[in-house]
Amino acid sequence: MSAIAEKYLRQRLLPHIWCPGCGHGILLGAILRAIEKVGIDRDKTVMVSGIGCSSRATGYMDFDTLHTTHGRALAFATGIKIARPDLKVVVVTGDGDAAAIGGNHLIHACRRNVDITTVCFNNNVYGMTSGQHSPLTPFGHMATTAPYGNVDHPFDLCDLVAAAGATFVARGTAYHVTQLVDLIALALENKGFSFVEAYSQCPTYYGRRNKLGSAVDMLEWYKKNSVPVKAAATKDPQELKGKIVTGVLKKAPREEFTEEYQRVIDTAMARLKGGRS
Ligand SMILES: Cc1ncc(C[n+]2csc(CCOP(=O)(O)OP(=O)(O)O)c2C)c(N)n1
Ligand code: SF4
Repeated sequence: MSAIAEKYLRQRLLPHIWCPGCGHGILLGAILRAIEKVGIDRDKTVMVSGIGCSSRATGYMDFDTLHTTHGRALAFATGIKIARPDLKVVVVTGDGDAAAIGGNHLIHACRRNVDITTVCFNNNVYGMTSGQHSPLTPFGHMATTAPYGNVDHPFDLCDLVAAAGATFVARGTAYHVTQLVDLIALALENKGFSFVEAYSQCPTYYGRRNKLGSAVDMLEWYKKNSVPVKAAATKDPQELKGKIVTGVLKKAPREEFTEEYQRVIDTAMARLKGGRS
């Protein structure tokens, strides 16, 4: 076992529940390496997740953790951050958890620019409940709920959160682990709402149904079909269709929610002390 795993995992809960070849363990490792890189105090960090294979990640992490209800991780995380702005709050979520049932929480957390780092494990399906299509399943792809091909068009989740007001947005994959560690580290350092979309292979329910081969084949696909953001800027949209644009997609700091909220509290308290209601 690696030193990072030994240091940060709850050994008593291992072995984990993920299928052989699942990308979620790679992403969990990337989060832990990013935390180590940034040097965050474990006792001042809270990990929050919703429900799903992805959201199991926080259970294995030896931090203060909160496993919440499906889609609601950001609502709980916002509450924690408002009550204790001194804490680092990290949310682990899935594409279904974040973009479907939790979609409204996501856009408003972005709009408010709450100081939360969110890592969305995007395996393109609902893995835990056996592969229903999610808002990130590509058009035409198979799912248990789309046996003749998905007729919905997926969100570009990074575009969505950037437009909603997230101040740091990045995308990586389980293949590009070193880059992913760096992206999560940058997200952790941003004061405000940071979002990292991380592609994760689900060979069991997405790969098998779409004949994408083994977990290794799926990782190879990420390798061949990813385009760094700088290279993407020189290509036209048609060339980028079906590709994964990776790297930092947005960095635009602005007022952070809990600091503004504290300002309101301070103003109200000063008025009270001054005898005005
Ligand atoms: C309110 C509610 N609705 C539905 C479910 C069932 N459910 C559990 S996990 C899940 C899908 C999770 O998918 P995703 O967020 O993409 O994560 P993955 O399992 O693919 O990692 C669903 C629909 C639930 N637990 N609670
Ligand atoms: S169902 Fe998919 S996402 Fe869930 S553990 Fe298995 S491979 Fe991973």
